[in-house]
Order: sequence, then C-alpha cells, then structure tokens
Amino acid sequence: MKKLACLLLVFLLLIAYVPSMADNGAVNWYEVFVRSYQDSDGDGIGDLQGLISRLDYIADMGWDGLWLMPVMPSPSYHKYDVIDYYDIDSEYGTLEDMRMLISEAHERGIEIIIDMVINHTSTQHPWFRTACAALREGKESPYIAYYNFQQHAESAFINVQGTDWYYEERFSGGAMPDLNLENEQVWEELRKIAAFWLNDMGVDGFRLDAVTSYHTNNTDKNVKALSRFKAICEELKEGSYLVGECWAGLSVIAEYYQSGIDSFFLFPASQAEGFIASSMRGRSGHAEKFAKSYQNVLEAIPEGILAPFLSNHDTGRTIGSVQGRSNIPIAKFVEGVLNMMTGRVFTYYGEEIGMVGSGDDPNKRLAMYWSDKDMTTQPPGVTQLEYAYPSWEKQAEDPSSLLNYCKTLYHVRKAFPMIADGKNEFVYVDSELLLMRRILENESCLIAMNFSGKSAGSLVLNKSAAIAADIETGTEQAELAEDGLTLSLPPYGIVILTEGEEIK
Ligand SMILES: [Ca+2]
Ligand SMILES: [Ca+2]
Repeated sequence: MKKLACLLLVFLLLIAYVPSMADNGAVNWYEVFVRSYQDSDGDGIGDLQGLISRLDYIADMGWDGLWLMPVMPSPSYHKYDVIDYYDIDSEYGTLEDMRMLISEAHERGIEIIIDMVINHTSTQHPWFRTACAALREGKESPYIAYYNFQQHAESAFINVQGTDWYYEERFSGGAMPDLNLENEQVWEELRKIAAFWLNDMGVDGFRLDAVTSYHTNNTDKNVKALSRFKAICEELKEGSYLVGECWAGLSVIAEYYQSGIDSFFLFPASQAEGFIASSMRGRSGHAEKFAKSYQNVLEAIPEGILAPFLSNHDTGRTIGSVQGRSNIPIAKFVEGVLNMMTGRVFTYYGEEIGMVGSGDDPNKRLAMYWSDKDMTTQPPGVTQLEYAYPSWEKQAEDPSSLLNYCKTLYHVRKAFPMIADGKNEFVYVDSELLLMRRILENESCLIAMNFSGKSAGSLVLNKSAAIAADIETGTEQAELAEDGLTLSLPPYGIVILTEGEEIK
C-alpha cells in the first residue's frame, strides 16, 4: 500500500507541474518483434492485429514511439531479407492491417517507424531472381547492376549456381545478397520505397539496418549514402525520424552523425559489457564510472540525438547479465540510469518485465511473457527457453514490480522534456552520487541519483530545490530538508528536482 501511495504521489506531483511541451517527437521508443508479441488469429504467430490489441497497454506505459522489426514479405522468421518492399508478410497480416495499426497508434499519440533493410534483399526478391536468370542465360538485364556480381571467387562472395559469377553476401551464407548502392536505378527504387511507406502508408520514419555494411568498411561512402537517404526522407516527409544501426565504437558512431541521420543506436551503452551495466560492477565508484563514460559520449556527439538502449534483437538481454539478475532493485536501477539519459531511449519488448535470453539469436527473441496462457509460439531454433521474472499479468498487479517501475520512468521522461531534450551539465559526482542538470530553453531540472545499493546518500545543493518526482526501487523515499538544500537519497534512488527561481 505504501508503494502504491508513493507511485500515486509521483503522479500527483507530475500533474501539479505542467512544463511546456516542446514537440521534438517521441522520447520513449519500444522495439517490437511482431512475431513474438501477440497473436490474434490462433495460429500462434504474432501479427499486426495482435499488436493493435496491445496498443492501449503500450500507450498506458508511456511509450510514444514504436519500432517494428521487418514486416515485409520474407522467407525467414525474422524477415531481415525482403522479397517485396511494398507489402506486409502474410504471417503478420495485410497492408490494411498496417494502415489500421498506424492510425490506431497515431490516435494514441504513438509514432511508428519500421525496419528498412536496404543493404541487401532476399535471394527470392524478383530483382535478384531476374538478375541470376539473365546471368545463367548469358543475357543482359538492368537488375544485374542492382547487386554486386563479379566473376572471381573471394571471401563474402557466393557462386551463382550454373555460372562463373559470384555475388556479395555478408550476413547469412547466401540468402541475403548485397544491393549495389552505387547504382542510380537502385536509388530510384529506394526513393519509391521510402515514398510508399512515409506518404502512402504514413509511417513516421525508419530504423536503418546494417548501415556500416552499405559499403563495407568505408565510412565516408556510408556517410554520403546515409546523407542522401536522409535528404530523400526529409523531402518526402519533413521531420521524419531516422535511426541507424551503426554497430561500432563511439568514435565511429560520432563520424556517422555527420550524415544528418537523426540518431544512431548507442551500442557502447548497451549489453552486459556496455557502460551502463558495467558501471554497476565492482565494489564502488559506480557513479563516477557512469559519469565519465556518459561525459565521453556527450563530448563525442555534442549535437546529435542520442539513442541509448540496453538490448535489442541481436544482443543478449542485458537484464539477464546484470550482476545478480534476481536482484530486482539493480534491474530497476539499470533501467533508471538508461532513462535519465538524453535522447530517445529504446526499450526492447519484454525488457520491461525483465525477460532474459542470450546465445543463439532465437533465444533473444522469445515470446512476450504476457501470462502462462497468453503467449505466441516460440520462434524456430530456440535452444534456451527461460523466463527469469514473473509474467506481465503478475507484474501488472504488483506496484513494486519492474514493470511498474519502468512505467513510472517513462512517464517522468514525458512529463519533463528537459530530461530527454535538455543540455546536460554535470553538477556533482562522487563515488556513488551523481547530480546532473538539464536545461531546455528557459526551463531546467536536476537529476539526483544514488548508484549505491547499500547505503543512503546525502547531497547538499547550491540553491533551494523541490522534489518533483521520486523514483524509488524499494520502499524508502528520498527526503529534502526544510531548507530545500539537503537531499537524502535511499539506495538506488533517483529524484527529479526543480530549482525554485528558475522555474516559475
Ligand atoms: Ca497470427
Ligand atoms: Ca553492402
């Protein structure tokens, strides 16, 4: 009851404080693997109608952006090899279902982006089939130049059966031929595809798959290609949001920002080895470790919109590898740290209930654990099937669950736009305590965090402040002395403070 009262208090405080809502787009993004999310027709495979039936949940949580992994027709269960860029895979539904999903999402204030896979197609794409048929028959075809064919064997090149030709392929041992992104006709196709999804279908942008492989190991060419794609999307739909998968270190990611693509996923923050989870390891110095890494990021990418995340469909689920995964306070706090970062935060479906999974890819894409009765079938090839935390159904009823903690975080991010969009200032850091200020136009807030799970912390502020939101992993609450200057934080506590004179 006490926790419920505390949550209620948080929401009351949020309601009492009405910041000006700068409309810079969605700040809380949710990555969904449609196949594993919600089935609607009893075939056991998640689909678009199933996802539509969960939109109320998604909106209630405070997610205002949805990234769908590929939805276009494909021979694989994950659908990262596209056969037709203008349709929906029949396992998921129809274009009509997609239009309905987009409009139902928009009605709830949720933006939608879809995975756009343009480094390669499926070998079953008509472009590739036509090109290979022409090569076999010794005929000409404009589609031959859509791919990277050559007449000598080399690593990452696969033989076209019955010919002495080879095609570039880097992802699956044959099924995903690389497109030739130096071909102007391919760019015409890309423009038509982008126009179809942005204008005819009404999506709000794209997640760009495998951008470092557009031209393998050639950052300059990739930055140019991305910049061209960004210009096309901006011309077709002003303000569309593009986020790229540049799976690389910080300095390389920083170079990719020169393309003008809005965001690149912040891989250095993600996974067990990433700086969020690794800051929590060791006996002490957790706050200092995090602050140093975060400062490096902000210095490397001073202007771009960050896209921090903990896990995605290609990585082990980070909550499963955070120190002592049955330790709910630390699982919560890791989410708390992530959600106090600037930019657009991406949450992989199931992370909000602490789903785990690692090793073979299908293990990272398990059925959403709604309840023991309500789940899709598992994707093919699962070799490890485990759910470490209670189901969504159980966590929804428990005010102290990870699920409800995440919900509070997302609502705080929406209520205080300066958390996501403000300029960051480090005000104070020691071994375990971190105080940051976020400034957006003429508004600001302070974010106080205690990275210790063992001891309470006490911060002395420079000017008097008021607690605007108290996000706690346990039952203890933060306290501000009467002078408004001395703040006590419980273990793993996070507090948003408003500073009197700067905010009316
Ligand atoms: Ca289905
Ligand atoms: Ca390529």
